[in-house]
Amino acid sequence: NEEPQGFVCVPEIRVEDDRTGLDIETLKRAFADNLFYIQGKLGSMATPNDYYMALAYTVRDRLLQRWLNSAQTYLRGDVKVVCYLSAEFLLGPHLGNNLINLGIYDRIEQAITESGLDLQELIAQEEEPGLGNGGLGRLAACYIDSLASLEIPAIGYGIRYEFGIFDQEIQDGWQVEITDKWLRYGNPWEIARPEIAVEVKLGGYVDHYVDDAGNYRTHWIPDREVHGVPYDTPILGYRVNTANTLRLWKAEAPESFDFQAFNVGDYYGAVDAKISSENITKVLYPNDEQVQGKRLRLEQQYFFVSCSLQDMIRLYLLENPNLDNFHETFAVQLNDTHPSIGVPELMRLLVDEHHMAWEQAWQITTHTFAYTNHTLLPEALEKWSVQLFGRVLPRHLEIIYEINRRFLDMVRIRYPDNDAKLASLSLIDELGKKSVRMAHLACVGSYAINGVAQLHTELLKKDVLHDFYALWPEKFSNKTNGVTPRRWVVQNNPGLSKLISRKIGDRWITHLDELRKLEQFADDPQFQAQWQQVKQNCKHQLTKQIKERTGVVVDPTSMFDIQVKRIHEYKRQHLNALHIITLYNRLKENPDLDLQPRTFIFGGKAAPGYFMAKLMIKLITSVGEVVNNDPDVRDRLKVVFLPDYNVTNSQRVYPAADLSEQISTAGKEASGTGNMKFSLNGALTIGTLDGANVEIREEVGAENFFLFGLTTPEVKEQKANGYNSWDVYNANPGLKKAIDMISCGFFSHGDQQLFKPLLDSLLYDDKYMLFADYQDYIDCQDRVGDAFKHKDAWTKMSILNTARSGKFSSDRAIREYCQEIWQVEPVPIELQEYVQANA
Ligand code: GP0
Repeated sequence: NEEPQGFVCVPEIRVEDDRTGLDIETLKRAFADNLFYIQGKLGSMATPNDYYMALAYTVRDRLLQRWLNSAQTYLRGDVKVVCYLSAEFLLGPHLGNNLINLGIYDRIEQAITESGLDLQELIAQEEEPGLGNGGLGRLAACYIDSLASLEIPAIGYGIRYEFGIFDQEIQDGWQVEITDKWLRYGNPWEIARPEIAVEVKLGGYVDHYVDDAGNYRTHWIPDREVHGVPYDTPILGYRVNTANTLRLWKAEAPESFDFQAFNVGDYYGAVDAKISSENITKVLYPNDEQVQGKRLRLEQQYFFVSCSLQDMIRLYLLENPNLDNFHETFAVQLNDTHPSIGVPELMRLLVDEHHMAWEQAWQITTHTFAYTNHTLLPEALEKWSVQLFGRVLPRHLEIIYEINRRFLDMVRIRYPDNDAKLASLSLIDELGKKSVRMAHLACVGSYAINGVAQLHTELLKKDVLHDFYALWPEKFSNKTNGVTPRRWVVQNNPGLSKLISRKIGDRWITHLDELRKLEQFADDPQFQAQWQQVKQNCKHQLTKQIKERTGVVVDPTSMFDIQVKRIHEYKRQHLNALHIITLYNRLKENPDLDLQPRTFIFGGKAAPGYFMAKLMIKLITSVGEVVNNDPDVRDRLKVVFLPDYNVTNSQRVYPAADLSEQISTAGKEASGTGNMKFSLNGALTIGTLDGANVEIREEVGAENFFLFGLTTPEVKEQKANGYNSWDVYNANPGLKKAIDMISCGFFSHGDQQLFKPLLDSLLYDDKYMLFADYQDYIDCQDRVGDAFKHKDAWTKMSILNTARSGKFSSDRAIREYCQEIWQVEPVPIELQEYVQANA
């Protein structure tokens, strides 16, 4: 038997190697090589996508050594690894970002240009992995960038949805959803690892018995098993050698299914089983902040969490004899409650599969998990009916009951004879249809609980999680969100980045607080002129895109007033629409009015089943149709709904904004992260005292922020005092006129029924207090309009917004998580001399 012995698996990498070299000639040669040998194309036959793929592989080759060295290093026994569990990672395209983080953007640009091609066009070929809905998924993406950039050992664990968030088209003013086929042309950034696939059980029943040695044992007999196959993507840090792993799980049918135990000889049955297994990771649920309670969604959550925990255990047992100190090697962060099934799953793995005693397993579990809450909206808090839960995860339901029994025993000691306390803290909601409260499960199973902005954390402690705060105040802390300056400034706003770096050097890219050094130039006329020039260029580019994508011609010197985010009643895009109508009416009454020209830009997706949100889109496009085509307006107002708002499209938007709309009802938006991207790119905010707006205003200064609206306590108070939107409507002529116009069909070709559901909800309920905030909003917008007329004063405010937004770097947020929650340290990654020398 001639087995090859001692195969050397580490390739000898030389400076001039085509797969590592970073000089222009090598890059060009590698690009041509990949076009030929991977895409199988000669230049004459190649499509833009072929060129993109050839370039992507050229870049990926240059990540591999960093990636493998990082992975090797993390296996060392003394390294603590952060595992970020998230049902969503809204990454955005990789290519541009990797070029920046590798530090070869300019060289690649030159190499591609010398090859007779256009780098921008190749970058535009990439289909973004839209594996998330909005803020929560994008936060996960910013955090894995920061973890790598800070050289923190980390793994992102999630789901490889075959179809990510739908693409949005606007037809006749309505949203139409198109399936997102992001994998259509292949994904050059991922590597499948079928050799470390894991098995996940579902359904069935549980058997309890006593084994021969007299031990009490549990056997879960599932009625289905699926295979979890990991697909790994390298996440490279900025100008460091750390390349962490994003490990996304795909569900497949297990081999054993085909003709064995479950389906003996039943070929069609086996095929059905295969299809139903693969359904689990087929599609992302496109709901943001509203839960649907679908069985498949629970299966998705359990599937990826079980795969991930089994993977951690496998890695851990490579280096350790048992699981006793598991929690010292892994810090597992739960991004919202979506992965909170991890608490009973880790218990099951430790107790049932590794035969650990319950008490020890509980110690380990509650020293492993930490939980981030992202919302106060009751409709977004996950609950699973006990009945459904028991059908999908019978063993986990038992474990949850046992966790609850022990937990409530403790509560009884703390609050004797207090049934109300027991009911309000219990993991099981006993009212109506019995259900499992996932936030309670996460709180009980975690050693740390955090909100995502100061105000949000305070409200968690005061309201939503008040009883848990009373029990365990030491578990609670705030971690204000942040965004990565690599994607949200360097990549999306190269003009601004270069201007900043010319003035203060480029350390701000990793130490965003250094932007403060720009303060000293805020009054400098020459710097102001350069600043305005950059903003103007960005507005020109967006103007071009608006023309191409919507056909609307806008004036790039008008004020760009932008609201981009998921469409939701609490985010109040319709309040913005009421302002537009109000300005329109003023112009109609007085066509010679000296009105600051504005372009209102909206973007965002509505959940496909959220009727009111879809109607809000129709309202915006309908108002746009009237305003944009009315000659009396003389182009002083334009309304644009940018279709298919996603990471790629958003990167053109933030740099071009003059005004950022952050107008949610106070107490409803947990944090917001778009608000940070705008301010960082020099837009001024018009906003309520909600989420991180509070902190943005604190940082940039009240004089550089347009504040309006009720505060959280005032909202509460007005509601308690019988707030009646009908009265407000009757007492405010401007508001009445705007509403009446919508109602009488002015924006809907005479159709008086179209917007009725939306108007009724405002007139007879107004849950989100639009009418209460209307006048203050209009007055504040008037101040904005006046301020914009004074170019230099505005520019100064813009510069100060950027200069004082350093706090909102995800690097700052991640440093806080590392020090205050995870107890992890950076681990620099070594790279052999010869590769480094070449960089
Ligand atoms: C919160 F609960 N968020 C949820 C959810 O289901 N989806 C989601 O995107 C968002 C919040 O709305 C946020 O305020 C927050 O900043 C973000 O999570 C990240 O913490 C919107 O930006």
